[in-house]
Amino acid sequence: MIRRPNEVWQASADDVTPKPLFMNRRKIIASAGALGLAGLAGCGDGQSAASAQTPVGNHSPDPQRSLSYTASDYRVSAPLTSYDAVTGYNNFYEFGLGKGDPARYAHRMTTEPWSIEAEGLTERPGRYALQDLVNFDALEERIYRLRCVEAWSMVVPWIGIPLASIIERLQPSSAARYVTFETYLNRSEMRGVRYPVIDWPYREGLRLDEAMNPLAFMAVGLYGEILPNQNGAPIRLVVPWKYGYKSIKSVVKIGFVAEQPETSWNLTAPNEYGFYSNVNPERDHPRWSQRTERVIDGGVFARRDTEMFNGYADQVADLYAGMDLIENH
Ligand SMILES: Nc1nc2c(c(=O)[nH]1)N[C@H]1C(S)=C(S)[C@@H](COP(=O)(O)O)O[C@H]1N2
Ligand SMILES: [Mo]
Repeated sequence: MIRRPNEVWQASADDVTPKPLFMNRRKIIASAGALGLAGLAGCGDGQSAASAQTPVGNHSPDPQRSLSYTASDYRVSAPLTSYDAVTGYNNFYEFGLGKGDPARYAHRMTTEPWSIEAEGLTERPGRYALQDLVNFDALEERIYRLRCVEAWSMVVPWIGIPLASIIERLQPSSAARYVTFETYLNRSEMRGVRYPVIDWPYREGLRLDEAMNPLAFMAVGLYGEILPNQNGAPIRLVVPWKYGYKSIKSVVKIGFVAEQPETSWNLTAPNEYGFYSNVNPERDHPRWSQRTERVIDGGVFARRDTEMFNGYADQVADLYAGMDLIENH
């Protein structure tokens, strides 16, 4: 049985569910029931494949874009954020700084064919076709909350594979202690990169033991379908106990290094964004509090208390034993 996130089965007392979302949640439970998912009642068997036509939340997957996947026990209890908000309210600065810019402009990005280059301290360096790194017959759905550093959050039904499965394929050598990621960069397709808000390409990194944690995930889809470009097609990282910006989109490079790597937000504003970027209500952003978050789609007044490690303390606190998490933010 898979260890579950601690928040999975208990709704937080702060989660006031507006009526339309409650209706939406009933629909999710109804469709999950139709699939015979034991997961909602207790321990999921992970065997039930979702059918392409089954509505996910408020969205019916487009048959042309639908994926097959199994349900998993990784799911938060809160209602899903609507498909329109998940795919229409985005941060993907390569396409502009406005929340609507990625939905408007990311269709210009070429995502096929796609390859990922493995570099650095790996036994298997080289260029891999997406299909060679991701087993599309072994996809699973995970409902994780994305907590943006801007103090808002959404709940997204991601589809993908554990990051650990990719790292195991690439066999980091014994000297490797960190994994690095880089986003695709194409000046003619990405209108936002003419602005030097970030030293492009967008870069991220994790300590190798963080990356191997079972929660760390590489998504190729959401809401039953392949990822829309604005959400980081065709493959993006999802690290649910860290702020959203660690979840780098449209990954073209994965590397292994011995020393703590540079990351885009840390380079841009070192006093605001550290390497770790763990969700932490105790450590305010220098310009605003991180104690609470606005629930996207939850209505004007919907806020919830931000949880340590975004609710995954049981799964990840050990990674930081003995570390000062205010200093190492
Ligand atoms: N390449 C790239 N990845 C990125 C970003 C970005 O600007 N460029 N924004 C990050 C931020 S700040 C957040 S909150 C999430 C948003 O993911 P979503 O749009 O799928 O919700 O993507 C992250 N990944
Ligand atoms: Mo973010």
